[in-house]
Amino acid sequence: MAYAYDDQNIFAKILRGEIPNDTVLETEHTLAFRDIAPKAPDHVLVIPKGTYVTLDHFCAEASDAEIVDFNRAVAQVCKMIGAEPGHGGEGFRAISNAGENGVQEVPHFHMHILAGRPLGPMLL
Ligand code: DGP
Repeated sequence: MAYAYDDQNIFAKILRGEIPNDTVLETEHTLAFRDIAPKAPDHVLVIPKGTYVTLDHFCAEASDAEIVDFNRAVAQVCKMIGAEPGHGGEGFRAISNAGENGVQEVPHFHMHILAGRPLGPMLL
């Protein structure tokens, strides 16, 4: 079944400028902004501007330019918040929840970047 994108989701509204956000980075194809309910001192959501529902949808259907832009934005955000382990930062966790079992709340693909404290083991 093809992915159906709901253009009334919160991140679609943020992308249209209908809801304010605390932008960290904006590029041609990508927006990064702070999570409204942060789970760590730094909790940034990185989203493509294109209408993709989940990570697999994005990876399957986005253009090469969108995919490269997104991944470079993730790297840039890690740099901006000082979390890059290879450059003296103390590291981060990147998570993308997808679908029902992934407990995805907002149906617009997003990557959570969490940093700024020890995050503990992944609890599954
Ligand atoms: P997920 O469960 O992976 O779909 O996480 C969605 C995240 O989006 C959750 O951590 C809270 C965040 N969020 C929900 N509504 C808003 C909003 O209006 N603004 C911002 N900045 N974040 C939001």
